[in-house]
Amino acid sequence: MKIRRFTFLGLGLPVLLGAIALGLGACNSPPTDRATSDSIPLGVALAQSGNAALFGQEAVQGVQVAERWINEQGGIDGRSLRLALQDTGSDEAGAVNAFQTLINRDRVVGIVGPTLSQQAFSADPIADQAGVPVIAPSNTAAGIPQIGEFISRVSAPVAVVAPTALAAALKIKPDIQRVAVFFAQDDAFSRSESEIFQQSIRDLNLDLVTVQQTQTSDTDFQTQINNTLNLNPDLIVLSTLAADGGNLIRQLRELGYEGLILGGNGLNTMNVFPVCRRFCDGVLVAQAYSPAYEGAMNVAFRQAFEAQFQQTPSQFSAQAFTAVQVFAEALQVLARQEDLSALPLDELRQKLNQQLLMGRYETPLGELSFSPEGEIDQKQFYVGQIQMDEDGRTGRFTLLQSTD
Ligand code: 1QQ
Repeated sequence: MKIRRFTFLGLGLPVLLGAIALGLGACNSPPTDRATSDSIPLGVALAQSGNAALFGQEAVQGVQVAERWINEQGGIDGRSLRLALQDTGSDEAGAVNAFQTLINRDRVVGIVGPTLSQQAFSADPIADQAGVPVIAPSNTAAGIPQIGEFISRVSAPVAVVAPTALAAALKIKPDIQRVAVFFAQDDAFSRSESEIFQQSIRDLNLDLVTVQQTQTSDTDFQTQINNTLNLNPDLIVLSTLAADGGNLIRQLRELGYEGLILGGNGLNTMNVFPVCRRFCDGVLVAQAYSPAYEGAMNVAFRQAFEAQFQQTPSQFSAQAFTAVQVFAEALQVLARQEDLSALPLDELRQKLNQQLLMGRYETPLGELSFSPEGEIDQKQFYVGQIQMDEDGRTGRFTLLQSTD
């Protein structure tokens, strides 16, 4: 597992390498029970390797833009916000390790992460027990904020987002009657999202003709697809992660399915395009973010993101930016009340958790706040449709519907 620290303070490579060689992580101050006086360390635990890196890489871009943006605005009462990044990999053990390192070695004030709900159910209890606030940037399964009082999220739960997409599919094709569902049974998010989809299908009096189970590591879906196509569905709904979902879509089309496909949050990344290529064209995806949202904070975020990465931000980038923004704004409020460097770290973590839950934030996702439990209250949701370019590798989500 690699440790990367990206400050924008212009550290030279030799310093960086020297610090890594000493096992300290770059420019890490020696452990103290106070936040260091010139910067405040915020942990970021995201998947940079393994199958969830397709999401995690977009999220890291979001936190990088946030760190720069916040420090350009003056940081936290004159001190800079310094992100400590740990690669969680894509499994539970990696997330647990990353959390432990950030909590005990880097002595962060809070953590943005992990990438998958599947990881969160293992890693979050560790932060909760240590009294370290966690904001999940992309955990959408039911039950995440309920893990503990220190756990909240800026990623709207599947229960809120998924039904919107089903309604959009029916609007496009009102005669849909026979619906098939696929889900990755070894992933907490995929199971949770599929339950919601299946309930919504029944609530709409549609026929749920089959429920097929897959694994996130699967690359061949021929058996499940053949079973499904024999039943003549007019809509197929997928709850998977990105690589498995992308391959599944490609094989559905290769095996002759021509009807509508609706994907869940696992297909919300542009990194899925090179996997499913032109076969992704037309797939519907429910989204908790739209780059087209005209709120001032989103306009600023979009500009900063495009300047830094020459591409349009997608949902995982916007959510990760938002998680850092919430931490930073809560810290700014606390810093106006007292000298944060004089607070013992455990007290600062506790106060930060209380403060962030109380706030109201103007973010790229729109205005948001939290329930006392840490569940996000978000107003706007969207349905995007994948539109692939001629090259069959790049594409975009075009906005089909918004709740604005
Ligand atoms: C979760 C998700 C994934 C699809 C995105 C990272 O929503 O694991 O909760």
